[in-house]
Amino acid sequence: MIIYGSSISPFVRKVLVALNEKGIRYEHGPVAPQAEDADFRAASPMGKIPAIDHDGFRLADSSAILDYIEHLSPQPALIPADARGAARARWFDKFGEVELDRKLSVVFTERFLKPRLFKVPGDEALAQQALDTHLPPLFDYLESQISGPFLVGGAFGIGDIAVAAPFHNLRLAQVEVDAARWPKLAGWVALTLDRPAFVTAIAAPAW
Ligand SMILES: N[C@@H](CCC(=O)N[C@@H](CS)C(=O)NCC(=O)O)C(=O)O
Repeated sequence: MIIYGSSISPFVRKVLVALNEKGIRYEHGPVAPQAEDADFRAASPMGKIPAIDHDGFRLADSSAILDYIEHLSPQPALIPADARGAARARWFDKFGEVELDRKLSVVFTERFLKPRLFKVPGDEALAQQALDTHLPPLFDYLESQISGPFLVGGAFGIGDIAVAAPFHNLRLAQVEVDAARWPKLAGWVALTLDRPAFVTAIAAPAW
């Protein structure tokens, strides 16, 4: 299986972590979003990362790819078998993208991508507004949902992958979750990003 996309993307990271957890071998092509690479564009109609090519089966979107991987290699299960567990896991998968990453990526863009990668100044007011106003309600919600090492049921799964993945980008922006204000969230983020599957995905080439 070929995985297209820079490991700096939380969505690419989700796929790499799932493959690492399941012990599936893959080849990684760390392309940037909208790259002209013809093989990548054949797999990703909108030019977004990640995308995969598995023996000619091409697919984009991290959630769709995680579903594919789960069917391909069901063990260890990353999606609970029961209706409520599966539904909550998908809720957190969506929450990770639509709520969390959408706000968190403002901090990542203004404090990391612009100054470090694009060599232009970031908008510090935007980053601070996200940290002061937009992210705290999401962190409050996550703090209320954490009662053990995993977000859903008794096992690590796609909920943990999708919610933890963007937090590494917060670290790249030199921001840590305030452990005095959100102790459970800070502990869960540290524990999850320390899993070997995350450590390997984070170390994968960005370009
Ligand atoms: N729903 C998609 C989102 C993927 C996505 O937005 N990736 C970003 C990079 S982090 C991208 O490729 N953006 C380029 C664009 O929107 O043109 C997924 O889960 O894979």
